[in-house]
Order: sequence, then C-alpha cells, then structure tokens
Amino acid sequence: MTKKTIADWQALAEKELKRTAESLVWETPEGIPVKPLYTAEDIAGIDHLDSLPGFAPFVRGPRATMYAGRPWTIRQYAGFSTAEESNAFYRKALAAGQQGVSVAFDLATHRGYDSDHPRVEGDVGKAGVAIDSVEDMKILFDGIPLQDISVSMTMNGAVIPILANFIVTGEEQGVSREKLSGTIQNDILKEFMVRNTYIYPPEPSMRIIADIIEYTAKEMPKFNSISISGYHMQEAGATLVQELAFTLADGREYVRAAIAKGLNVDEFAGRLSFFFAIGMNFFMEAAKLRAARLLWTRIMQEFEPKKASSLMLRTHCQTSGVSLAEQDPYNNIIRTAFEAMSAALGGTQSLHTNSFDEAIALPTEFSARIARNTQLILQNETGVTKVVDPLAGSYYVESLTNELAEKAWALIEEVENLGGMTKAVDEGLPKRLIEEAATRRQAAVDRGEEVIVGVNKFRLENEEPIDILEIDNTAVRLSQVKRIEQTRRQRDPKRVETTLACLTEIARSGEGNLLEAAVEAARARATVGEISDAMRAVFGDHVAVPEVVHDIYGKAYEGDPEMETLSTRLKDYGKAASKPRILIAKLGQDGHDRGAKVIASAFGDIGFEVVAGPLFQTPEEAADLAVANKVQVVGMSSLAAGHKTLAPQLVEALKAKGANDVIVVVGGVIPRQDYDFLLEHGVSAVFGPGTNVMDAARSVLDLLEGRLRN
Ligand code: 2CP
Repeated sequence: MTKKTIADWQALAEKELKRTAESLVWETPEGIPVKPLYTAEDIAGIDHLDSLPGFAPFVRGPRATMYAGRPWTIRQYAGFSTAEESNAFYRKALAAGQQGVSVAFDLATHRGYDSDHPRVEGDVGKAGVAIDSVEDMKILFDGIPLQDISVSMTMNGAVIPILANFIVTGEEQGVSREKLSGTIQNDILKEFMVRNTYIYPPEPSMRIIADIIEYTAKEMPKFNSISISGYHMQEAGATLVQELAFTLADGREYVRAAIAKGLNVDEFAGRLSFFFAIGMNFFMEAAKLRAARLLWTRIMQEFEPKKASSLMLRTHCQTSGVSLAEQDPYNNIIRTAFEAMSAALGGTQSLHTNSFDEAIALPTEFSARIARNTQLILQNETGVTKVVDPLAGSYYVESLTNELAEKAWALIEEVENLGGMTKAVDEGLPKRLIEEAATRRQAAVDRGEEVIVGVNKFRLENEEPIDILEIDNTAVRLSQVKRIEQTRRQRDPKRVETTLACLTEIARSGEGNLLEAAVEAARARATVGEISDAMRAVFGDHVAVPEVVHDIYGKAYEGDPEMETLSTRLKDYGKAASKPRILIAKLGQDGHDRGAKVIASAFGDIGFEVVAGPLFQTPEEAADLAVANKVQVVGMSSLAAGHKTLAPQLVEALKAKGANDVIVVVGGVIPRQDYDFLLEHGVSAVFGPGTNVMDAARSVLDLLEGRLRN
C-alpha cells in the first residue's frame, strides 16, 4: 500500500464535503484554530513529549503512578444554613463514599460579618454555612476526626478568623495543628478580579496571604496554605488561556510575597495548590491541566528550588457551574459526567462534581448523591484509573497542550511586563479581558452560534419544575444570633479585648504574624466579625469602582434586524419620554457579578442608559442611587439566593422615597417556584438563568412603554 499524505487526505475530504477542508476549522474562544485532523506533523519538535509522570515538568502528572496508585479525592463542596445541618450532611456524605470535606461558607462569613450584622440580613446561611465563632466550627466538625479527614475551606476575605477557628477546633478535638490536613483557598488576587469576597485592599490582603503561608509552613506541615484558583475566572467568562495565565501569574505573585517575607522557597512551595474549572470543551480542558503543570514548573524554576515537589502543580478541579442550565436540568448530569471524565484524563488530584440542580438552587440530598456517584462510577467502573495519563501521545491533545501553554505564556509575559499580577489587577487588565470574553460568549449563545442543548436549541415546550432545597434564612439568622449572644455571655471580655488589641497592633506595626495573633483571639471566643474588624481598623475596606465594557455585544449584532428594531423602539421611547435609564443593582453580600456586568454592557450597547451600581448595597442604598440617577428601571441581579428577602425590601425602599413608578425587575439564579412570590411583592418581571439578553431588553422596553400608555 502506498503511504498517503496530508494532501491525499485533503483531496479526499474535500470530495466528501464538497467544500474546502479549511471550512471545518473551529475557532475556539481562545483563538485556537482546531482542525478536523491532527497528525504526527502537529507534534513534531514539542519538548515535553518524552517526559514521564512523577518527574518535572509533570505534564503527565505529579505522581509516578497517579490513579493507578491512588485515585483522585472525591471532594464535594457543600455547606448550608446552620453548622448542625451541614455537619449532618458531611457525615452522611462521608459514610456514602465521599473522601474529603469541603466547606462552603455563607457570604456574611466570607465578608467578615457576624450573623447579627444589619448588612447581612438576606445572606445568613444562604449560599453556605454561617460560622460566627469556634462554637459554630466545633459543631461543624463534630464527629469528623480531623486527624484523618482532610478539610478544604473556601475562604478568602475572612481567611484569618476562619483558619484560626479551624486550628482551635482541632485543638479542642484533641488534634494538634501539625496533624491537621486540608486546604484553605486564601487566594485574594482572583477575588479582586472576579469573585469579589474581599474585605481589605490589595496590599494588606497580600500580607495576610504571606502570613498564612509562613504560619502553615512552620506549624502545619500537612496543610495546603493556598488554593490558587482559576475556577472563578472561567465562571466569570474567562477563556481557558486567560484562566491558565492569570492563575499561574497569581501563583508567581504569592511565591514572591512569601519569599519577601523571608521564607525559603522549599519551605512552602510543596504546599501550594491550585484549583481549575472544567468546562465542556472536553479535550481542551484535559490539555489545560497538562499545560498548567508544564508552565508551573517553568515558573518555579526561576526561584531555584532544591526539592522536586516545589516544581509540582497539584490541583483540585470542579466541573463548571456556568455550563449548567436551568432548562431541561437533567441534561446537567450528562454535562457534569463528561466534565468529570475530562478532569480525570487531565490528571486532577481532587474533584468536585456539580449537582444537576445547581443552576437553580443549592443541591438536594438526591442531586448530591447523583453528583457523588458520578465520580464513584468513574473511579470504580470505567477503568480510567488504571493507566497514567492515557491521552499522552494523542496528536490532538499534545498539540493542544502545547498551544495552550504557548498562548498562556504570552499572556503571563504581558502581565509580567505590567509589573506582575498585583499591578495588573490594580490596572484592571484581567478583569476587563474576562468581562469582554463573557460578553462575547453571551452574544454567541444569544445568537445561537454556540449551542446549549435545551436552552437555545432542542428546547422543551413545557418545563416541569424540579424539587429544590429552600433555606429559611430568617430561622437560621435567629438561631445564629442566639448562639453569638450565648458565646458573648460566657466568654471573658477582658481576654477578648486584649487578644483583639494585640491583633490590631500586629496589623498596625507590620511585625509579627496575623494568624498567630488571631488564634489567640479565637481561643478567647472572639467572633469572626470581631477578628475581622480588629484588622479592618488598620487596613480599611476595599471599595471597587464598577466598570462596564462596551461595544462587544453590540458588535456581535451589527446589522442584525433584531437589534435594529429594538434600537429604533428605544429611540422612539426616548423621544416620547426620556432616554430609558436602568440601574443594575447588586444587593447584599452577593459578589457574583458576571450576569450584572454582561447585562450592563449589553443593555448599554442596545441603547439603554445604564447606571452600574456598586457591589454589596443595602436595598436602601440602591433605592437612593436609583432616585439620584432618575432611573425608570432597577434591574436587581441575584445569584446567591437572597432575592426573596432583598427584592421586596428594594420595592419598599423605593416606595418610601416616593419612587413608586420605578419598575423593578429581577434576574439571575431565581427558581421558578419563587416567581409568583416576587411578582406579588412588587417585582414586574423575573429573568431566570438562560434568558436571552435581547428578550430581556425587549421585555423591559414593553414594561416602559406600558407605563407610558397608562
Ligand atoms: C496521591 N498520593 C499518593 C498518590 N497520589 N501516594 C502514593 N501514590 C499515589 N499515586 C498521596 C499524596 O502525596 C498525599 O499525601 C495524599 O495521597 C493525598 O493526595 P493529594 O493528591 O494531595 O490529594 P488531596 O489531599 O485531596 O489534596 C488535593 C489538593 C488539595 C488539590 C492538593 O489542595 C485539595 O484538596 N484541594 C481542594 C480544594 C477545594 O476543595 N476547594 C473547594 C473549591 P501527602 O499530603 O502526605 O503528600 S469549591 C469552590 C467554590 C466554587 C468557590 O470557591 O466559590
């Protein structure tokens, strides 16, 4: 048989297609042209191809035997309402095959507020568990042996009081801190970019991180001091190249901060860990993890470590939350299973698989079981654990690994040229690029260029609502307030005062370790809010100025008759009344602002005058802003389940200020079960997940025109 060439293949392909083979090239959001065929030519000259697992640069995995020796950890992220309920949930999950605990805290805790603080009325116990002091933390881990079970805690803002509480809980369980194993997220740079549960400004926040790395390096050898996270970047709309580049650049910045604190790189580098999202681009996600390990080794070599483990990237992964849809929600089980397989093929060390109802609410016990079993089936039935890095040598995957690494490296260099990640974050570069990517993607989905089954194609005519978990936020808050009061009554006030004063002094002087001082305060039963405030007194609060990107959504719709009709209607409305103005409001401690930013940007391009409200407003403050800016509409974006408390309060606050005619619409993660409640409480329209932005704009305009007619 004569050997066939690429030219032979192309000729045959074009005969089959009746068009050029070039027309099959898929341009991904990363700007990577994916061809229909890869061959040996695509991987010629790639350096990493002959590397082996367990050895630098670890492309094929950080361990020699990977899952053949020990499968990844099944670590499901969970937490809701009270410590008692979350504890019961963890114990059941561990008994059913989960291998590690991962705590989700509520937003009040994230932002360093006790449950009795007036700003967090809608947030307590909603998107995670409320923790106010060691007393709550002890209940959270009751009956969970902390010397055996590793615990991950997703905490960044109030990271000092939470880690201090954890250490004291261990002590009081009889487990000294050197035996505690687990991970604290402790990654503040991405908070300023995308996740928004920061408290203090960047500079003191970076000191907090360095202090934690120092303390854990010296006192907690089994504990991972940080989980450098790209997950939230992808959730906010980042491309995989952006996720990869900004995460690794963040990591480099933390290494520099720890070295500046006087640590030797080998003292702490082996306990740095990472966290990535795994979305639906199956092969590219697996390639991303391989590229991440390659690039991290390259970055760490600059610091000239002696230990091989200092060059090694170990990571947790979570299947993508934004890839889940509210419509036809059982499809989410399928999406999650593919994503989990991709994470396993990429070589993750631990994994969370989302529950199918997470686009709508917190998981129920039923949906959590399916999510956990997805991993148990992968590990026990599919055989994927038997072979290390089974994708190695694939022309496509090796070529993708290389291409992602090259593109991410170029972006890492761009950040370096700006002076590093803290500077880049300060100048808003990553945030802007991610928001542009998010808006571009929304337009692609709205236009049907990117297919989401059950959402913009193959949509069901009738959707049956599914059972969801609802948290009685008021009951949780009252029970938390009761326990705080009890704790305050039983503690020694003098000891609390002295330990908090000591913490403030360490914050002020820059000398000493903040975590060490906070452990003393936690032992004395100072609360999360009090410990946070003791540092707030010196560091102050970070206040972000909301910025909105322009001309991305509009450009995607350039010349589109749908857009032209809508713009004309808006102009006509402007002539008949005044230019339609909308305030996009974020209330409570919900910092998930992707939706709000995309809506603000798209509505601006469509022709609305948009006022982008700051994060963390009370309903009162949002109403003031609405009145001051003379808006006709307030669009409240809610992704953290506070809508049933906060939307009615917003309506009432507007009324109290005489702004009865302002239309309130609510968008975000709103279960269908809540629509009637909101409509009965003065909300004029609700836009759930998966809403097409053009449809939302049309509905808002209908409401405005309706007002004009009445
Ligand atoms: C692993 N080990 C092995 C092998 N593989 N030993 C022999 N042969 C093997 N093949 C050893 C390891 O060296 C380690 O021991 C132990 O087994 C555990 O393995 P690991 O790979 O370190 O797994 P892990 O303990 O589960 O740790 C994984 C991570 C850690 C990634 C390093 O940082 C982690 O668990 N992260 C989870 C983060 C998380 O859950 N975040 C929640 C995000 P030694 O330790 O003795 O070496 S939820 C976020 C939400 C969305 C939010 O942020 O809002």
